[in-house]
Amino acid sequence: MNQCLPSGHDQGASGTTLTRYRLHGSPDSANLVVRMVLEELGAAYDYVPVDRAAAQQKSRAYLDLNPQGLIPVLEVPGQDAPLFETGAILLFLCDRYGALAPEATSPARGRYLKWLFFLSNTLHSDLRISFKVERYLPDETRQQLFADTLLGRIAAAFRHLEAELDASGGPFLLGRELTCVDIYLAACARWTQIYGNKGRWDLAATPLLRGVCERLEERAALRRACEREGIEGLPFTEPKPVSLAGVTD
Ligand SMILES: N[C@@H](CCC(=O)N[C@@H](CS)C(=O)NCC(=O)O)C(=O)O
Repeated sequence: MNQCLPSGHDQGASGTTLTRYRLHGSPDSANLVVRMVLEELGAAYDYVPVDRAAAQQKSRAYLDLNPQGLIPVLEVPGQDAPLFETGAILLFLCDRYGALAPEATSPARGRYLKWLFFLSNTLHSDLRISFKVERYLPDETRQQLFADTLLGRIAAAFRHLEAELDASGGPFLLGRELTCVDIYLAACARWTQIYGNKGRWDLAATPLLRGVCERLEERAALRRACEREGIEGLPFTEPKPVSLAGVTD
C-alpha cells in the first residue's frame, strides 16, 4: 500500500492553514460514505458539521465550497479547490492512498470505475431524487407514480449489483478484495431501507449484497465511522434512522 499522505498546505474555508482533510457533513448524509472511506484508509481528518435543519448547506460560506449547496465537501491539503461529489472524492482518496481500489494497471480497474460511476450516477442519484420527489415534480397528482418508477429503477440497480457479485464470486463486488465500491453500495442499501422508500425494498431481495453488508459491519473502521455519524446498531442489515438535529431526510 502506498501511504502517500498529503504534504501540501492550503488555505481552508475558515482562512486557516489546512494541514488535514476537512470533511463537511451532516449525520447520515452522503458524507457517511466519505467518512467510512477516510476511516478505513486511516486518514486523519477534521469534521465540520453542517446543520441541514438550518439549511446551512445553502449559506454563502458553504456555497463557496460547493456551489450546488450539497453535502459532502472534502477540503484536501495540497489541492487548489474543495472537492465535492461523493464518487469523485472516493476515486481521489483511493488513488492517493493506493488502497480500496484496483491499481490503474489492474485488469479489474475498468470494472471498478464502471461500478463506481454506476453507483454515483445511477443508484445514488435515483435514490436522492426518490427522497424528495416534490423537488423534481411539483405536480402532486403524479408524485406517487414518479416515486414508484424511481423505486423500480432502484430495485433494478440492486439486482444488477447482485448479478455482478454472483459473477465475481464475491465476497465483495469486484471479487476477493474490499473496495470503496462496497462501502458506497452498503450506504445506498442502508438509505433505501430507512429513508423515503421505507418498507418498500428489502435487503433480503439481494442475499449476496446482504453478505457484503454483514462483512462490512464486522470492520472496526466502519463501525467507528458509523458511530461518529450518530448511527446506532447494525448500520446496513438492521438500519435505524439517525435522530439527531440536522437530519432532514
Ligand atoms: N451527487 C452528490 C449528491 C449529494 C447529495 O445529494 N447530498 C444531500 C445529502 S445526502 C444534500 O446535500 N442534501 C441537502 C439539500 O439537498 O439541500 C454527491 O454524490 O455528493
